[in-house]
Amino acid sequence: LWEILSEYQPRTVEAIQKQIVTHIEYTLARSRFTIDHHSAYMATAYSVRDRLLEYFNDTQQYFNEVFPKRVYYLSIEYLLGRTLANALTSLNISGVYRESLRELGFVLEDLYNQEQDAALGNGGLGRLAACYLDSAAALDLPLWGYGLRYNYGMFTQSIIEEKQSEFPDFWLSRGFPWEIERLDVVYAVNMYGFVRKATPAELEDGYKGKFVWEPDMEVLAVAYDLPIPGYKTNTTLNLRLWQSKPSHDFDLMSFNRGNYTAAIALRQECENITSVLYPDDSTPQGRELRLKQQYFFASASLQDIVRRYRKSGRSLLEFGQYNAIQINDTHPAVAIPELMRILLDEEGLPWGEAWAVCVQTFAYTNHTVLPEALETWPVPVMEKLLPRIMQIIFDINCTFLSCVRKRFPGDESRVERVSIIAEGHTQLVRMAHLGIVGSHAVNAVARLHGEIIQDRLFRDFYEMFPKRFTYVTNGVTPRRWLLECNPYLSHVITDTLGSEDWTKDIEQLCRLKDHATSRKLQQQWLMAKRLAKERLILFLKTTQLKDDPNPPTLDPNAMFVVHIKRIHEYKRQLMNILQVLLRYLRLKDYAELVTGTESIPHVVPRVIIFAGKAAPAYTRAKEIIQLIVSAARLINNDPVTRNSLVVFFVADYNVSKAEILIPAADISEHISTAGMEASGTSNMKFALNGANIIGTYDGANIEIAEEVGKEKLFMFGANAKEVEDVRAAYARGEAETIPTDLDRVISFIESGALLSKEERARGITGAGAYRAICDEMRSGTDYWLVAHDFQSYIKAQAQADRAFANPKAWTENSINLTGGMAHFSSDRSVKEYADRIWKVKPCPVPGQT
Ligand code: 26V
Repeated sequence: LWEILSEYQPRTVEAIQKQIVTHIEYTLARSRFTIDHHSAYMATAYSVRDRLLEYFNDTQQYFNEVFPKRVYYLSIEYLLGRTLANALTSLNISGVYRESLRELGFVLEDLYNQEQDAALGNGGLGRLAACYLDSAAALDLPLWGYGLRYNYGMFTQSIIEEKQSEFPDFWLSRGFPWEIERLDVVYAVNMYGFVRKATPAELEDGYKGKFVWEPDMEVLAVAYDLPIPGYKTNTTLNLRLWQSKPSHDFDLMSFNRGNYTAAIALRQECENITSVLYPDDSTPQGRELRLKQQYFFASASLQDIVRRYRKSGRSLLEFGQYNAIQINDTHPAVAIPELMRILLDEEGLPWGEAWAVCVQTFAYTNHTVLPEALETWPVPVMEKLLPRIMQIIFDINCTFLSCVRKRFPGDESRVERVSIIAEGHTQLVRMAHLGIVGSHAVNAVARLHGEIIQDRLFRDFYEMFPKRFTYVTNGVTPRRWLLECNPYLSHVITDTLGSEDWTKDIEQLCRLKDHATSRKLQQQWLMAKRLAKERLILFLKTTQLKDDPNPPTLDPNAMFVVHIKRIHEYKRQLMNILQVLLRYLRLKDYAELVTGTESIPHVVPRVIIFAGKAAPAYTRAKEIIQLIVSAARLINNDPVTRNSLVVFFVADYNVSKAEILIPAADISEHISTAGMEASGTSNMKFALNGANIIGTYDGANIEIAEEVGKEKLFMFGANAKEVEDVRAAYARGEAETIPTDLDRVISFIESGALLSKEERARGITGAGAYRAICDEMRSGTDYWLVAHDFQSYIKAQAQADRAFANPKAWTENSINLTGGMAHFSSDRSVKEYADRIWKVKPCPVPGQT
């Protein structure tokens, strides 16, 4: 049998071609004579999947034999992007596949572009989860990810009449070849109904718990497994995504019997649970469907984990010695009372022992300090949907608060502050408090963020459990974010270091610094950057500029400045576009002095690129997008400046667009109001690709600056402490006067300069859609300190202009940035979690790689 299987693992070009063609005929039922690009992609993907599955099966079997302590990463989001290139790289077979496809008449890179992104996440948090899976696999850790299989991922963004419009992302429409549907791995999840005491008869009958949850609704969770290949190792991990579906038993329940229409409607309600990813990462609106998603996810995952453990025959009292569960933000925190429910009601453990197991098992990562993003659920909503879970949360809180009272007698205001339940007109469940109380470790995602949660956000908890708190600075996978997305620079690095070992042993990158002054390396480095820019220019010409009758010329020698991330006030895309408008006005001034020339001399030409999505209900963020788009229209159409300044808003930002944009950047913007960005991860991706950073003293920027030397970056603005002081002054009524440069830009907008033809035709004058933005800038107290930081930002931009004018020094610096990024590999982050929080060791699968 094994021989048959090894036959099925083709190594030669011919054998691979045979397998691809077989999939065309027998999996896709297509004629081999009419293969289009998409079916060629699908057949190739199936053939790669076949190979992944063998590693996958071996890995899972090996884990079951060895039974190491395992980790489960619970995340409601995974921003995976595309899979084909990643799988080929991991298996180290891109070359032989490229060759096989070439002979079949296809270019491998063209097939990559056939794949839709899997965008099951909003932004940083979801992409981090994807990077961590990649690293855990590369490090041979016995880890599984759990998530949800949304039918609609992150919405598609279009710019219509200069505004964002959202469209559904039905990412499965052309099939998703990478998953394994497990119709036999199914769990029932209860909802609604009521809780009653178990009767003596039931207890005699073998019921273990004291309480019985009589649900009104039962939803099934079906598993879909996604193999996660480890780079150059046998380990292939699993990402298990749950999809909801109605249960048949439920149709036959008494209240449905005979009511066909009602029964169908209820089935629909079940399917809805995993239908759509919530697209707002700033303001959780206590929607019941979102809570359903969270509990459905937590319950299915916990049932699966407990069942796997029980199969080993070990005692549940040792559960925490064999299982670590990481909660990615509070979204899966309801897993804590769910494990309690299983241990109490289904397994019959006493409260104290069940609680000890929970705390030993769980660890919680906080990803945001924005008060409006901290999740709470109204008690009445939770009581109705999850009566038994609500009861358990009250019991957890009761036990916890009695500890607090014992330690701080008479300090009732402290009790109120730390309570899991916020009192008020409607009581609220504070999910972060539940996460802290129910975990043995609570971590921030960068050092400054760690200080902020200890000193401010969770100060009372830190006083009670100082050892619980820690931070693990985020990281990104160097495979996707350098090796795959930037083949040009990767070649240069491998060539310089003499081997490809840096892709797995990231510390090797440091050796680049020894060569930073080499002329040869500098030239190769510049050439690689140029190629990446050419690739981006081609992308822009075939997308954005396709129908533009008068497109701006894009010069690869220009400085490419990239600002890509979710649109939020705290990320201050507004400050950037205002700075761009100032630059434009100054160019016009200058052009008046030197009239008659085609381009303006002594000016570093810039191509400035923005991209990012705004939550559909976040009005201000949408206004900022509109401001960027209308400013770009004005600037790109001005014949005086268009050779010196070009501005784009790239629509529908996603992982695969990031893979084109990041390698092409000379500079990237990470300019959040200090203290607000927990870490940021694209800052690491850019620097890894040799792009410089214009940034504030926020999140991981601080640690990046420390690692490479802060004089190598363009750091500016108020630090976190100063931001607090400035806000305090504002609160005392001490408004600031608007800086002259900013005043000029705002007056320009207020003059109606950005109004579109249509708006003018409709008689709109003045600031138009930007009225509120202009007023806020003039207030002298804007919460995000755009006005306060404006002057120092302009200075940092000018420094960047001067530095870019010296290509030799610039390139040397760029090499040193890449060489300084070893610390920001997600391999390092995941190792820290494994050693310090999960206490798990690698479990490498034996065999030939
Ligand atoms: C909140 C909500 C609220 C309800 C609806 C859906 C939803 C989705 C996500 C969130 C929380 C977003 C938190 C987040 O993404 N934080 C980012 O995490 C990155 C990884 O740690 C970090 O680099 C960024 O600085 C941080 O903003």
